[in-house]
Amino acid sequence: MLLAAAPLQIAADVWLLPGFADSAQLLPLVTAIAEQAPFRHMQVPGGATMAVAVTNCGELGWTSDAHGYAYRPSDPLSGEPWPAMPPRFLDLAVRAAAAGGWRDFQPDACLVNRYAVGAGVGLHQDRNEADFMQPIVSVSLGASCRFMLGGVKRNDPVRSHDLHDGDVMVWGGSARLVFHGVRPLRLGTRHNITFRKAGPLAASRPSGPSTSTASRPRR
Ligand SMILES: O=C(O)CCC(=O)C(=O)O
Repeated sequence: MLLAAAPLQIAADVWLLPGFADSAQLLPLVTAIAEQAPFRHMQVPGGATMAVAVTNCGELGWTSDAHGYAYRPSDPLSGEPWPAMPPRFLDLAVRAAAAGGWRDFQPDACLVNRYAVGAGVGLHQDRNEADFMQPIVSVSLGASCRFMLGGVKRNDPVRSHDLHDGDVMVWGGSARLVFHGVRPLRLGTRHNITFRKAGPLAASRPSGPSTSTASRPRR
C-alpha cells in the first residue's frame, strides 16, 4: 500500500497528488494495452512526427494526423476498438479527480504517452473534448520530468514543476484550458497516462501552430 502525501494546490484549480499512483501496478497494464494497440509516433497537422509515442485505451482514443486531431472509437492502425480501460485505471482516475474536488468524473478516454530521452511535448491546451466542465487527470510513471504549467493564454507566465514516479496532476474548472507541456526528457523512460471525458465525439479541431522540434505543441 502506497503512502501518498497530501494533495498540493499548485495553482487555482490545479492539484498535484504526490505519489498517488503505483507504477508497479500500472505499468504491466500499459504493457498489455500496447500489445493490443502498439505505441506509435503520430503525425501532427503540418506533417511533422511527434517525438512522444502514444497509444490509447477506453471508448475513445486521441489521434492526430496531418489533417488534425480527433478522438476516435477505434485504432486507425488496426481498425479495431481501442483496448478497454482497465478497472484499475478507471478507479485511479476517479479517486484522483475526487481528491482534486471533481466528484463525478467518468473518463471515456485514456491517452498513454511514452517518452524516451529527448522527447517532450510543447505547450498546448487540451481542447478536443466535448465538455470543458470535466477535469483532466494526468499520471506520471517512471523517469522524472519537468512539467510546464502556464495560464489560459498562450503568453501567460509558465512555471515548471518536477513530476516523479507516481505523481498525479488534476486540473479543471478555471484551469481546464491552461497551457501545459513537458520539457524534453533528460534520462530514462517515462510514461504518462492522461484521463479525459472526451465524448460525445467532436469534429477534428486543430489548435495552435506545430513545429518540427522534438517538443512541439500538440493540440
Ligand atoms: O506527459 C505529461 O505529463 C503531459 C501529457 C500531455 O500534456 C498530454 O498528453 O496532453
